[in-house]
Amino acid sequence: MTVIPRSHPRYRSLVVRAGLAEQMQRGLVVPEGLMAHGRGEAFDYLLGERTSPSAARAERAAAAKLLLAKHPVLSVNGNVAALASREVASVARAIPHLQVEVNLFHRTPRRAELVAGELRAAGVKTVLGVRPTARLRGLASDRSWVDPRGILRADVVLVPLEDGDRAGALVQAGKFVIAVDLNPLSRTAKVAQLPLVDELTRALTRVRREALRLRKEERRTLEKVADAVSGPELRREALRTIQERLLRLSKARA
Ligand code: PTJ
Repeated sequence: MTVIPRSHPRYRSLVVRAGLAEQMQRGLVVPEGLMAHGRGEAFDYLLGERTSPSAARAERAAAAKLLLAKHPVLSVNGNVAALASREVASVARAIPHLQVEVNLFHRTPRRAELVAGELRAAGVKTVLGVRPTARLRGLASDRSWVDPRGILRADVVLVPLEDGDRAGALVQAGKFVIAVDLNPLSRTAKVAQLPLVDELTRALTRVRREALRLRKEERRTLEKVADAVSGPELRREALRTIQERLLRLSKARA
């Protein structure tokens, strides 16, 4: 394996890439997942590789929404398992009624087992969706396979790195969709009621922190926090963050 010098200015990014490439060889991540990651990285560059104030508000609202939900589910694909299994386990500990479900676009029984294994190793106690028996309506891909105990009956679904079709099918099925997607122009970010335009590990870490802060609050307070943001406004603010940053950089001397 290539040795990545700690002194490299992009050390963290290179380590993450190497990890994904290794997980692709194991079969946890699909080749398309590497392309999806590259697209995410490009948007993260534009956003300044940090959580914007509007994303922070969205993440607080997401924590409130998940605490308020009757049957909240966090959906996990290959990229999410490879990048953030530990963060998924931490969110599930902070919100004890949150269920974790495997959901794959490129589904094979082996990949479903690999994702579940990664999540269990990170500390997720119960993993749904390994052998799903129900299907979401209006979706032709294998992403329609869901667990009747999980996504099928969920009222709120947190879907990181999702494709727009499934996010749309979930909304059509009456669910409240919280997406994590660095691309504010993606169809997923557009159809989700609550788009978190932030990098996955940063977003999940904040959702967990906010859930721990909010979990003793009354229902009315949680409802206020959850209702304080709107999807279209969050996407506009993400675009403004990019616009202002590019404008600033275009005026800088070096
Ligand atoms: O494991 P599978 O079979 O379910 O397949 C998973 C992939 C990721 C291949 C599949 O969901 C896919 O093709 O996704 P898309 O349609 O490329 O969408 C992924 C979105 O996530 C893109 O808009 C990226 O900008 C965004 N993204 C990628 N990496 C990150 C991210 N957003 C937040 N954090 C990231 N680390």
